[in-house]
Amino acid sequence: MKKVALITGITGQDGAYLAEYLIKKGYIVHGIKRRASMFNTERIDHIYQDPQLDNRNLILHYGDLTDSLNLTRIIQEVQPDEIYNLAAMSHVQVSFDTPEYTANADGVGTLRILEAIRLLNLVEKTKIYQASTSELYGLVQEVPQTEKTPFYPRSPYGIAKLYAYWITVNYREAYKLHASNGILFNHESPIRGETFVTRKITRAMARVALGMQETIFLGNLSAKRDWGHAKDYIKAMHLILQQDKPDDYVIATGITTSIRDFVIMAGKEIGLEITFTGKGVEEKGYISDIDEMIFTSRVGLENLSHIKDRIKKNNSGMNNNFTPVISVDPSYFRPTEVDLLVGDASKARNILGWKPEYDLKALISEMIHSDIKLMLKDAYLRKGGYRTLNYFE
Ligand code: NDP
Ligand code: GDR
Repeated sequence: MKKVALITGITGQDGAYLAEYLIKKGYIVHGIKRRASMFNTERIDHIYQDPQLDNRNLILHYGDLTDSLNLTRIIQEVQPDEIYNLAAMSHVQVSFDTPEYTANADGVGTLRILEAIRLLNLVEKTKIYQASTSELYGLVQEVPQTEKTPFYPRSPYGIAKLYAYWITVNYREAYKLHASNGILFNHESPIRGETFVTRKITRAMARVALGMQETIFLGNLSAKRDWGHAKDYIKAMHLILQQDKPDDYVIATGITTSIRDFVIMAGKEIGLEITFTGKGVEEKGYISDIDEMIFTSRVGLENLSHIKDRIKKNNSGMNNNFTPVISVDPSYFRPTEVDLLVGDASKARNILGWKPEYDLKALISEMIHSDIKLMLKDAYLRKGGYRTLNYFE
């Protein structure tokens, strides 16, 4: 008998990687996707199967974490062995603008799933993974953070996820559900949402290299994050549900890096040296040098001259009169910031046997090369006269 998994948030970064991973392991994967006015399945199109096919191993259901009746019906129909609750309004800054919705989807949404398992008498059968987060630590009380570090969330998102964390623990203790939290630190990939800082940087840096954009506007450059690759982290999710006992685990690399250093590393990956100058909102980054061999092999010879011109201008600029590649826009500052996150994943290493394969350099390399390809495709289409797909032209 094939195992059956249900993934909420299957159209997101982690959902897509996890679905692919579980299908390769022989699972039948069901996913919940939201109805949208346009296609929103780009990340899973490569594994999509038409409903007319027999013996599908990927089946999608319309649904929403804010709709208990819908969730309960889907869980009853699917009778899953494993549920991965990955759906969430996952953007920390946006949660300050949509706090009530975030509480409903990210907090109460988890309760709806747990309660459905209980009401449907699936407690013995169905294991559940809850996508908890390092945002629970917020204003960190200890460095590095472990499963025992007290929580101090700093955003409506973090606080909604705090409820979800504890309700998962409570259902485990009260009803003996196999319910576990993965406390995952930031994890990224070439399919990371475009408004999270890493992808925003790699995407924009690719555009800068190709001469399609001059400046990238960012918020707090000094915040530090422990970044891993989503491909490594979804493996931990699966391992957590294969344990005899449910439990909570920190999943992290143990290395923390500032946004500023991420920018420098992303530049280096394509042969650009980025230097920062100034402080606070006046801080700027500029391209100060180029490794022509690296740039030519990774971006292309045809783009070399515009970068060299830019460097020449920057270096001859009087009074720092250069075109910045990085500039600070305070509108990206958060009302309450999480300054530093770094996790200690010893428990996961010892009990699950989990350790990441990617380091930050390899992650950045994969992201920026994928974004260069994407932007080259865009540039090619523009050159051919296909500027945008405009239905009104
Ligand atoms: P994404 O933002 O890429 O994906 C979120 C998914 O949730 C999407 O499929 C989205 O659908 C779906 N979704 C959002 N709201 C609802 C709703 N009300 N009902 C049903 N589905 C909904 O997130 P990630 O893949 O990066 O993260 C997965 C989970 O892990 C999230 O819960 C996130 O909070 C958590 N997490 C992520 C970390 C990270 O660094 N990536 C770290 C720690 C935790 P749609 O495509 O339609 O928008
Ligand atoms: P985070 O990720 O808030 O950690 O949440 P994000 O990439 O949005 O921010 C990381 C840090 O970068 C700073 N920053 C910027 N952030 C964004 N988005 N855009 C900018 O222009 C910018 N400039 C600086 C932020 O202030 C912050 O300090 C992610 C999400 O995936 C959550 O769902 C998940 O729970 C946590 O990671 C762990």
